[in-house]
Parts: sequence; C-alpha cells; structure tokens
Amino acid sequence: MQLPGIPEMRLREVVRAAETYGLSSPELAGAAVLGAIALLASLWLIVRWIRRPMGARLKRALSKSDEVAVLMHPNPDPDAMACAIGIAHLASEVDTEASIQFAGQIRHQENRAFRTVLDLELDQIDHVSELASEDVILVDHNTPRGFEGAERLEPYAVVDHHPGNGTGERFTDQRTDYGACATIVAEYLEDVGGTPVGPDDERDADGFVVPADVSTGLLYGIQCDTKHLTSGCTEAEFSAAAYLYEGVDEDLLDRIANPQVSAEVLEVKSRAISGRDVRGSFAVSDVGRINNVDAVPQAADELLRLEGVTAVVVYGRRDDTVHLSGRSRDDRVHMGKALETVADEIPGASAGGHARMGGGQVPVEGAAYASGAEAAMWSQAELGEDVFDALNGDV
Ligand SMILES: [Mn+2]
Repeated sequence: MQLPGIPEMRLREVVRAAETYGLSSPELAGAAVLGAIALLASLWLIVRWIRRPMGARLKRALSKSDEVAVLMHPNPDPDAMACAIGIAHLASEVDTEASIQFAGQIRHQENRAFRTVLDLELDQIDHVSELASEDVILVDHNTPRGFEGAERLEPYAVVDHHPGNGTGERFTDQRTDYGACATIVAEYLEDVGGTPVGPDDERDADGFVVPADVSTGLLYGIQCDTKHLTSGCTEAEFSAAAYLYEGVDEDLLDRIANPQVSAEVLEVKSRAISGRDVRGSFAVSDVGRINNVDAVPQAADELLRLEGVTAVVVYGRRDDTVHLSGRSRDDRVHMGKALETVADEIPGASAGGHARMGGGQVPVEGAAYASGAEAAMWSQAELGEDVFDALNGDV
C-alpha cells in the first residue's frame, strides 16, 4: 500500500508496534494500521494547508469577498498598475469583482502609455468614501496615502516590496528584497496554476489562463522597477520574467516601452543640454518657461547621462512656480537633502527626496525675495548659484 508522503517503512513500523503491544490478532492490527493511516493522511493535509503558497492564500482571501478595491499608490507607475491588473485577474478567477483605483494623477508619458496601450480601466479617487469596496487591497505600497481619510483606512490585504509597517487585516505579503512588486504578483499567478498565453493562442487555451495583456503588463512592471533587469534585481525577477515570457505580446510591449514623446519634452531636454552650466562634475540647467512640469525630471535624467557629470539639477518655470528636479550618482551628494537646503532659504519653497533623486517647488516671489531682486524681476540665475552651493555642501 502506498500513500503519498507516507513511506512504506513507516507503515511497517506501525504494524510492528501494534504486534509489540499484543495486538497480534489480524483484525486488531488491521484496525491500528487503518487508524495510523488516517492520522498520517490528515497530518499530511494539514501540513500541506499550512505550507500552501502565498498565491493560494491570496486567492482564498479574495474569494471571501464579493467585491474588492485594488488600490495603487498615488501617481501610479507601471509596477503598481501591473500588480493591480494581475490581482484583478486573480479575483476574476474566484468571481470576485475588482475595481482598480488610485489617488493623484497619471501624468508621466510612460505611465500614460502603459494605461492607454493596455486599455486599463482605472478610477481616480480623492476621498476614502469613493473606494469601490471596504475590502481594499494595497499594491506596491503598504500605507494608504494621497487622499482624504486615507489614515482611517484599514486595508484588507497588502502586497508590497517597499519597507514600512503597514499590514492587511487578512493578508500581508511584503518582500523588501524584491526588485518589483509585479514579481510577487506573477508568482501568485504561477502558484495557482495560471498559464501565460500569447495573444494568438488565448482562445484555445484551457484552465486558468493569464492573458497576454496581464503578462505583458507584469513583465513591463518588472522591467520598469529594475531598470530593465539591470539594478536591484533578485533571482525572483528573472524567474518571473521567464514564467511570463510565453504570454508576452511583443507589439504591446514595444508600444509601452517606447511611447511617443511630446515635442515639448524633447525641446526642454534640448534646452537643458545646450543651456547647461557645468562646474566640476555638477551640471545645473535652467530651461526657462515650461507648460509640462513633467518635462523637468525627464530632462534631468537625460542630462545625468552626460559623460563626466555625476549630479544634475534642472529647473523651469510654470506660472508662478519654479519646478526643480535633481539626480545624483555621486556619493558626496544627497540630492534630496541638497534641494531641501536650497528650499530652506526661500519663503514658501518646498523640496525633498532620496539620495539619488529629489525635487522641489519654489514660488517665484519667494525666490526673488531670497535673491534680493525686485519681486517682478525674477532672477533664476540666483537660484542656480544657490543650487551649486548646496551641491558643493557650502551652505
Ligand atoms: Mn514597485
């Protein structure tokens, strides 16, 4: 007799034990063996239950709710959007309705392209009461933020790769070593037996199919958070990419990865490059008047690629505000702190960020005041000097 997980040796031991204790009659021994088998089989089931993969656990948590709100962080990026569509797909498998929601805006062209090309239905919210359900699943962040009443929200589930101590009431999966949250979601789909199927084979596939737009989105989410698998990766990112590979729609992926760039963004980049002021390994560039404030960080990214430059700050003015964006690959420069130092000197200004990237906003009047110029005679050149001082640490 063979039971999965129970070696035959064990059964023989049980029979021998029964005999030792005087249960030598065949009926008694038989009963003891059956009892032992039943016990071991139920133990095996319990162990399997405890060790069930995270994807199966989330699927079960989803099945307990009629409708969930999958909430992305404010101004969601491709990783967040990919996680949301992956989890919504898992929810559809257990007939749970899922609405994908977010606070803030989807402005950056890469994020807009992701949304448009994959034809995503995303719902923008400003207040906690606009959430589609009480059962909220946070993806790619672990503490709700960016809308009114966010602090009152107790999430139902949390799936994230950022540090922090936000947890879900029913389910929490936080893997801070992972490069992308989409990797975790791809693993869920694999855990529950999902088969990624390419765009041409979707009709004839059976079982739990992962459609091409979900696989493509998840792969791009991974690429996006890991600089195309070049930084912050773990083995899990490569495994997830390999799993998704069969289902990737190359045409969609190309359209997401290479969106058309608006003429203004290219122009602002060009102004940032031609008008740069380079001192040592730092570059500062004033791009003048802009309409699209999102062009400023993109220009900063571009300028940082310049040979010999290790830290850059680009700024431009829209209406009465100057928008600054900084990038650093220089260990001497903590960009967020450097821009904070600049903002501290100017009334009404704010800035911040991480070591490698930062941003800020300066009201034109405040900057004019700080630079001692007439309020009407706003001198952005003064701001440039302040920025160089902050990058050099001479403040
Ligand atoms: Mn992420």
